[in-house]
This record gives sequence, C-alpha cells and structure tokens, in this order.
Amino acid sequence: MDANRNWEILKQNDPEIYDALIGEEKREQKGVELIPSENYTYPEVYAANGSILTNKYSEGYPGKRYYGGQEYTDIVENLARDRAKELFRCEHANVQPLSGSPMNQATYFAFLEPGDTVLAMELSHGGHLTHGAPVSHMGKVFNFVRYKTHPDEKGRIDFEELLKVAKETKPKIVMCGYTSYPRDYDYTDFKKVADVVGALTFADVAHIGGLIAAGVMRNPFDYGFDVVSTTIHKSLRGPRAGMIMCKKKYADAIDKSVFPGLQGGPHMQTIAAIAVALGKALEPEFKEYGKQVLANAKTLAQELMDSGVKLITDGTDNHMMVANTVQSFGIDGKLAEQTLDKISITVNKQIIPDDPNPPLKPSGIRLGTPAATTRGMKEDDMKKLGTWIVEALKNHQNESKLEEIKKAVEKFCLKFPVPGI
Ligand code: DSN
Repeated sequence: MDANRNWEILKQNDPEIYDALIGEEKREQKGVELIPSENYTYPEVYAANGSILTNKYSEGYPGKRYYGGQEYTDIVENLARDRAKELFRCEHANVQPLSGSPMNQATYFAFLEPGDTVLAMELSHGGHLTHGAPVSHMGKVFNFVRYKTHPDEKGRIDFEELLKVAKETKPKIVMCGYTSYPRDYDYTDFKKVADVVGALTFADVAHIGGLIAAGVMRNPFDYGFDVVSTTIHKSLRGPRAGMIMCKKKYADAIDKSVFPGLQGGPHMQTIAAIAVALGKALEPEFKEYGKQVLANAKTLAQELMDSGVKLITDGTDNHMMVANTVQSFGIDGKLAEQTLDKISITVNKQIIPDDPNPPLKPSGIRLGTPAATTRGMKEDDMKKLGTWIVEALKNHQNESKLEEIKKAVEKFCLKFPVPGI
C-alpha cells in the first residue's frame, strides 16, 4: 500500500500543505515521539480515514439513521462496535465520539443533571481536564470533588479517605482514569466505594486502552465497572477518536447522549479507521506489542532513575513516566521539552502533583513508550534513549553538545521506519 498515493494531487494543487506534510513526515522519521499519548498509526488506518466515507452523513445508529444511503456505513459501524465488544469483553460500544473530551462529556450528560457530584482525580495528580478541572466546561456544569494520590507511597490512592469523602459528598459517579499517572488502578477499591454510596463506576482509560486490549493491564469491566471510555489514537494505535463502552442497561442512555445529545453526524471515515485499528488489536501480535510497551517503559524508567532522575511515584506500572526536571536538573519542564526537541526526542512539559509552577512552565516532563515500541524499539534502545535524554538535559546550555547528541539520535531513529512512510 502506498500511503502517499494522494499526496501527488496535493503537490500539484496545494503545495503549501504538501510541503508541511512532507516536513512533518521527515520530523517523525528522523526523531522519536516519547509523548505517552501519541503513536504511529497503521497504513490501513490512513487509507480508511482518508476514504470516500468522508462524503457521508449518517446521523443515528446502524438500522436507525436519519438519512438514506446507509448500507455500507451500517456495515462499517457494526464492525467497529462488534470488534470493540470482543476486545474489551463489554456488552455495548458507542464508536461515534469525535475524541476524548466529547466521549467524557457525553458520559456525564448520560447520567447527571447540572450540579450533580462526581468523584474524580485531581489534574496535577494525573487526572484529565474533563475530570473537573475548573478551566474545563465540565468543571462549571457539574460538581467535581477531586481526590489526590499519596505523596510518599508510590502514588497510592487512600481509599479510606475516598470512602469518607464519598459518604460526605454523595457522588452520582465515582470516576477513575488519568493522563499523567504512572501506576495501575485496583478497580475493586473504586467499586467498593461506589457501591457504598450507590454511585455508577466510570473508568476513563484513554491512555491505556491499548494495553487493556492487549491483556497486559487490568480491564475495569472484569471488576464490574459500569462505563469505560477510551481514545483510539493513543496505545490503541488507531485514528484520532474516542469510544464509550458500557453495560447493556446503560446503552440507550449513552447512545442518546452522544447523538443527538452532544454530536451531529458521526465521522464515518474515522469509524472505518477505528474498525481497522480494533481489528489489528484483535490479532495475536498486538499482545506482544502491549508487553513490549510495558517492558520498554520499565527499562526507560530504570535507566532514568539509575542516572539520578526523580520520577513521580518512583517508577511506572504502565507505559508512561513523569520526571521532576526541577529537582533532577534544575530546569523547568518547558526548558527540558525545548532541549529535547533540539535532539529530536519529543516529550511534553508536565505539571507534577501540587506543582508550585504554572502549566506552561511546570516542574516536569512526561515520557512514554507506545510510539517508540511501534517503531520496533526494544529494551536496549530505551537505555540509549535514556542516556541521551540525561546527557542533553545536563548539558542544556551547551549547543555543540546538543548538536552532537542530535546527530546520534537521528542516525539511530532512521533505523526504525515509521509505518506508512
Ligand atoms: N492530550 C492528551 C494527553 O496527552 O494525555 C489527553 O488530553
């Protein structure tokens, strides 16, 4: 398959966009993405996502649409839903959310009235903006009571305290999920808290959806969770999109909340690409991929810690780690991100628990291994990346040293092709 097939038309007719795409292609190939929420998708996903389905309006659901001409869109959406159900062992899947934030918004509105209470994780401790951060619309509509991780005990959540808070605040939803928490959850504890106060259980597994699908991290449905949301473009390696899975008894509420509650016409080309990615995740190789993502994360975390880097929670159980760059190198996360950009290693600046610094100049960076693993990198490669990262951050003022490391990084990365390029 030639993923660039349609680019010739762009080259002829829109050279400015063509040049930007070529630039991005080169950037992705010569460096490496260590942002834990990013990945390199499959050539088949590019094909489906850039397909003729872009032309079609399909409001509604398979068999119940508001427009004619749905014989092929119904096939596509049913395949995506069935593959999601098989992969996550769930009773119902809605594959229409356009991305992560809308999937969570639709979930809240399926079960809550404005002002209702949700128990969710504090942003700086690893939660997401849509888990009630005051700057998000969700934080204005609902009453989020936000819990924190324990500062000294490897990120443990104090469930006795959580139960006390739940009894006081009577949430309708007990929520767990994260974007910068390097540990796994024991879903049993969240379920116990929710059961005591009669709340629904909702896990946002946006980051680790692929690792759950691969069977290498716990699946909230195995612990009786009611609703689980995930993005498709992170560890699942699919197109940019979200999906909501739930018990059958909540299917109607979720479906109505996504459409017509929040969204209009679904992006059928993306739903075709979701089906493709979920099909890939059902293949045995995906299990190996998941195992390697975790093994790579453990190795990179150990390499960094052995070099004296302070990691939040002192390690990782998943695909990501958060490093305190102020404590480790005396530089904020913004400067650390810019320094690593100079050596073609892409990470993102990151707030750390109760960060005294602002989000655009926080105290840390976040790193993860899903994308590097897709390129075929293994444990020894993680050790090399770890060494270059530490060397660069220690020498952030030495431009010639950074140039030297960049050359080594780019030579190394070119040995690992980006799928579809
Ligand atoms: N932007 C995603 C992430 O990087 O984790 C979540 O919003």
